Amino acid sequence: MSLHLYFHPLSSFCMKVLMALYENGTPFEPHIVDFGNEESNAAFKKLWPVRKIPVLRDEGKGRTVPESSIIIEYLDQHYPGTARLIPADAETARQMRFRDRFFDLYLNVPMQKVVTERLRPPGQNDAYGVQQAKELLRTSLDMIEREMAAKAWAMGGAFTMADCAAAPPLFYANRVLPFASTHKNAARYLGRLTERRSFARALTEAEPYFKLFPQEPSAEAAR
Ligand SMILES: N[C@@H](CCC(=O)N[C@@H](CS)C(=O)NCC(=O)O)C(=O)O
Repeated sequence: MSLHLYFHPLSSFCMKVLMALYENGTPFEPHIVDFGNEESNAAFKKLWPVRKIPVLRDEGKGRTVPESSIIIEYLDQHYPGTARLIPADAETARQMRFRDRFFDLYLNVPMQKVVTERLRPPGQNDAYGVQQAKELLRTSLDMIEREMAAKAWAMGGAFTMADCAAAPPLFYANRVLPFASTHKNAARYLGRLTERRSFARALTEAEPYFKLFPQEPSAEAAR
């Protein structure tokens, strides 16, 4: 097996790449990175000192590929399948990359901020940072609500990398700031994403780990 994916089933950025792999049925060997385990942590740090998952290792080509969007671009370039997640037309690809950046930076990152805050040791909390993250999440959800008023997928009719970027953070954002009654277009988009086979599979595989998802402390609910 040439392709090895270092990931965790609960991780939103990893789900994004899993979706791309499942969309094309690309074979790969999964390696779960357990940040709570010293050995797993140390081994992964040797592969990618920045210590962020996912990372793709292509043994056949001797390449280590970090960063979710770059991994999907790499798969599209070197292991293309029938689902072309990067549009062939350069201008359409640019627009799609913008949406991918938007979902990563302004939906996924603030969602993670709210969730990972729950793992911080007592006395090390960042209430102001969480408040800012929640404000950004609300702004992004408002924008997605307008954007998805008349579209099936982020780029319209074609399912792309941008939809892989949107699905996991929308799923988790709905847990952090439930939006079914306030953002109906965004909620319908999440519904379509959840029914997409690639995301449904990633969610099913994450299910045994959902008990590890940090729960909302009562003080956070008040903010
Ligand atoms: N820009 C990176 C972000 C990756 C990322 O934030 N991964 C999280 C898990 S979803 C992680 O590795 N967190 C570990 C840590 O920060 O200690 C990408 O697109 O792959």
